[in-house]
Amino acid sequence: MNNDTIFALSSGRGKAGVAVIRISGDDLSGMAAQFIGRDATPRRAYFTNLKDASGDVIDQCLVIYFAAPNSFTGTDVIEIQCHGADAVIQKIFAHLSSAGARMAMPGEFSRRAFMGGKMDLSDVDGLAALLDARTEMQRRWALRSMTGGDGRIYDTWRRDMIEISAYAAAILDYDADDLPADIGGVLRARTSKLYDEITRALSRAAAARAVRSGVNVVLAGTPNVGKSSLFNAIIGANRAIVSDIPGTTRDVVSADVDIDGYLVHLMDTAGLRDAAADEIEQQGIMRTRDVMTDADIILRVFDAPADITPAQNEIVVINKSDLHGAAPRGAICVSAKTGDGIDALTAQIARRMHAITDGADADVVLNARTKTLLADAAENLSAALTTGDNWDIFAEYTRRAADDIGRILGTITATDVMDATFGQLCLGK
Ligand SMILES: Nc1nc2c(ncn2[C@@H]2O[C@H](COP(=O)(O)OP(=O)(O)OP(=O)(O)O)[C@@H](O)[C@H]2O)c(=O)[nH]1
Ligand SMILES: [Mg+2]
Repeated sequence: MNNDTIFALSSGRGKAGVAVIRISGDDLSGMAAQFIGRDATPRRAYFTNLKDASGDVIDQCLVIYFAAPNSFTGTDVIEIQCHGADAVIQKIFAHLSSAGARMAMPGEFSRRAFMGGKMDLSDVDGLAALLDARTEMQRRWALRSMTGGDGRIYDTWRRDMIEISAYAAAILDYDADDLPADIGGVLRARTSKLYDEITRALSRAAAARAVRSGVNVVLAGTPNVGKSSLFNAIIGANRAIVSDIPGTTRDVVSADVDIDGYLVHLMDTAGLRDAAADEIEQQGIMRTRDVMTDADIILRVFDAPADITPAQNEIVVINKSDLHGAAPRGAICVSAKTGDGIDALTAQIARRMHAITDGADADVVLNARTKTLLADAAENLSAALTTGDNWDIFAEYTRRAADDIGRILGTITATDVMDATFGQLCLGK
């Protein structure tokens, strides 16, 4: 063990009732005793006047001592709960520095937790996602990943691959009589099953992205149909300018809304028409086309019943229902003016998002890092399946696939992977 003593603010910055400062190091029992004025029993909360070196009281604090290995990082940890004022925090930091501790780097606590075997890299990914979570779905997915749900799936895959690779290597070394019957066929079947599971998880990457980063929903249609009015009605605030002059909206106006636990980036756009009034409107229309390309869902807005067949990612919305009769089948009839049908529209958006993310719960939650490594693993498995009776090459490819999964977990690590993983965390985590 060689962990120097580090500290960081684990709670958020800014005025608050309570701030949490965490300290991690190899033996902090002496420091804890000094803080509370007697020997600290681990995991007990002590209410104390925290004093600086000259004996002046810095603040009234709650101090908890965690003895290794029973802490977040696996090292000794002291948690100080002080009043959440900048002056208090700065004074405690200065006191800790003069006692020989240093400020932690971003993600350094989690790096220690990883080194101490408390977390694998997929847990760290989950923690980073949890800290970013803004909606219920994001919270659920991130928590599952952080508490090891994904780690267990990866680990099972990896063990399977290692075993398959070992058996394949054995085919060369042992007589056929000493090996289970049709071992080659069994290994190929197991490899192909793994390949299917992994490609299925990869095909859900878009769903994972939809939950993690949010879904792009774009309001599009000709000028004056009421896109900006609908935008305001859905977000429940008067954000976009509404007027009866066609071509009012020029820029893309966007807002984040929580629809049924999903994060939605809702975008209002310039109305689409061939004869734009001026160059500014023309630029606006180009922007509309750009965001439509990236849209997960397009709300095609009309202001009178229109008989059109929507594309797969489109929902037909007939606005101004207060002015006309029934909408055609399959379209959603709303009035931005009276609020009529807005709930039905958000319910329809929620249904689409359920469809986009459906079944993804059963899989690992992918991010950019894990997705690349998983794709590498799938490629190696697929290569293994084309090696015919070349069992040494088969063994090599399946071993490489196991290594790819090992990199996801951090069992096999490269410094750059570690830096990228812990770098996504903020100070004090
Ligand atoms: N009667 C009625 N009028 C509406 C409704 N929704 C919008 N309007 C009116 O329609 C006109 C155009 O509304 P906007 O929301 O600015 O339309 P837009 O599609 O954003 O128009 P551009 O930005 O020019 O493309 C305004 O006068 C609105 O008050 C509705 O549900 N019923
Ligand atoms: Mg508008």
